[in-house]
Amino acid sequence: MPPDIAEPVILQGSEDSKPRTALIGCGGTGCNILVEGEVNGHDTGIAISSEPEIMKALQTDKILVDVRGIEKDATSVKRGARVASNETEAELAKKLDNIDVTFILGGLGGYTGGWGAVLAARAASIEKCISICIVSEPFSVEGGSRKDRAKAQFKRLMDTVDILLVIPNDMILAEAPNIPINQAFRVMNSVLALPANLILQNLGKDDLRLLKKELANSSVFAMDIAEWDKDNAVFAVVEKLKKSDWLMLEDREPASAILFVEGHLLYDDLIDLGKTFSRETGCQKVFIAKVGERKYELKVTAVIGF
Ligand SMILES: Nc1nc2c(ncn2[C@@H]2O[C@H](COP(=O)(O)OP(=O)(O)OP(=O)(O)O)[C@@H](O)[C@H]2O)c(=O)[nH]1
Ligand SMILES: [Mg+2]
Repeated sequence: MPPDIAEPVILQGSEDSKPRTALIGCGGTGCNILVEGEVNGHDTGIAISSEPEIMKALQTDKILVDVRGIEKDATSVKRGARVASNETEAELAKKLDNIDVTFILGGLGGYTGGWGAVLAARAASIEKCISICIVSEPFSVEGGSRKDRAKAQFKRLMDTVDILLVIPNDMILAEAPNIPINQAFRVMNSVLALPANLILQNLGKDDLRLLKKELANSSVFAMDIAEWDKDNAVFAVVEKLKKSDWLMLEDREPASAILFVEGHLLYDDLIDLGKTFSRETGCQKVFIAKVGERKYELKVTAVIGF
């Protein structure tokens, strides 16, 4: 029997209802993203770091923390506690007053990045902001203890944030195996910034409220991009997403999908794209945001929930 095909939802955009947004950059990765100005369109920027040197280069709000202290704070919070359990959480929560959506960016596996993200997520939940956390997973070659710490941080984030998007650093090495490490970090910074920029520039408050509600069953998200510049672009792009090593849709059925679409597609074509994706992957909740006209015939950035 063919799978049920879900009716896709076209997101409305931010014309009437722009949310108030904060970007919290955590640790080396998160602060570098802030320094490089990779993300645009947020109202407030906040940096969490243990390195005074990095903080000097930043024009945003800053919270200087102690490396060991932040781990202790992040791991000693009781699940579900509704008030701030430590100074950093309280300070962050104060800065998130009046914010609708908080983006939390960093690299898992270290201290200030991963644990800072956990405290930022807690502060967002105390303030009842929608939280969107975009983090990298360490390179496989970085080894065991980083991987274990990344896992522990991931678990805490999964319990706390609304949308947790994890992007493996290995993705960059798979695309460009000989890239020097500093360049790989830079590329990763813009990969991590991409979904934040797409959401900031293309979704409104109502869209985000809808996504928070509808995506509540997805515990983790993955991302990949597919492009096609010849005929049958809709089908070709869906096929590419289906075969993506980073989405692994051949081994697991996605619960939800946000497809950010750049291309010359009219309303009916967008619906066709959503239905094709649903039919081919079994995904029962598909949201579509049109983010630009035709640079390529069709380019889709897919954020997929499991
Ligand atoms: N994209 C990106 N990744 C980085 C950068 N620096 C380190 N990483 C990666 O992110 C992980 C966490 O490192 P940081 O972002 O520096 O986080 P941190 O909490 O400050 O960690 P430590 O420096 O180890 O204390 C590392 O294991 C690397 O895989 C960076 O500037 N950009
Ligand atoms: Mg670092």
